[in-house]
Amino acid sequence: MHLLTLVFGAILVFMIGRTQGDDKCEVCYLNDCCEDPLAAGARNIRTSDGRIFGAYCDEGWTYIFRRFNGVEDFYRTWVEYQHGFGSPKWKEYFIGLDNLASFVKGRKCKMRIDLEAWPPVSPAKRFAEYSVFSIADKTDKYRLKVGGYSGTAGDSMAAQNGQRFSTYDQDNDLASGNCASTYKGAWWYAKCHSSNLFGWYKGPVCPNVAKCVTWNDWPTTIGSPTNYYYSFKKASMKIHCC
Ligand SMILES: [Ca+2]
Repeated sequence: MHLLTLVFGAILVFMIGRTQGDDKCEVCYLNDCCEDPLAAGARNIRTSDGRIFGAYCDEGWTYIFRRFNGVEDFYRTWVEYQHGFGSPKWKEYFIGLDNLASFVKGRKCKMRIDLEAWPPVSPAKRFAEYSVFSIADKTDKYRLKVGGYSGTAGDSMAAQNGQRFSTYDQDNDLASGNCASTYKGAWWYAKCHSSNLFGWYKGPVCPNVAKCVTWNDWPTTIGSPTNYYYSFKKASMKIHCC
């Protein structure tokens, strides 16, 4: 009986400790999700230059965006992309370009894109990982630096390396037209793209060439007639800077 009381007491103390720990982290900030690699879900981030925002964390990775059901509209303005949108807690979201630029500033980060195709594509899940990833701040229109590909999904970011970010209301691409409005997205467009992960969420058939959640370098042909006519079921981008 005495032993039971002791055991029960120990469990209670452990649970209270956990609850207090969880409460504490409702109001505390991480500099990076990798500070708490066991945490999964939305966390408060505060960067070294004082920006505060929410981000989705999983296994130490900080998510830049998540798309998995098409509920969130990604065809948005420059200002919306600067600030971010959606909800890191429950929903699809984008972290915000100003937050991202602050987060990666002066740090060495790797970046990983995870893609999931619709059934019956098998394997449905593939990834692209980059040992080099950074973006500039707004003065250089969030110019992308990406390289050092490894993975299984093919490299559809190479064509976007070195490009500035564009939205339908701010054209910073290399094409004579506006890639963001032509391809119904927002991205580091060149002239225009091999990937368009902020394009239309349709699936799996993209009704118009390259306007959907596109990743053209998927190693098998899953779109008809080409992968520019395929739209992925799930896509995410995450970074690890520790
Ligand atoms: Ca243009």
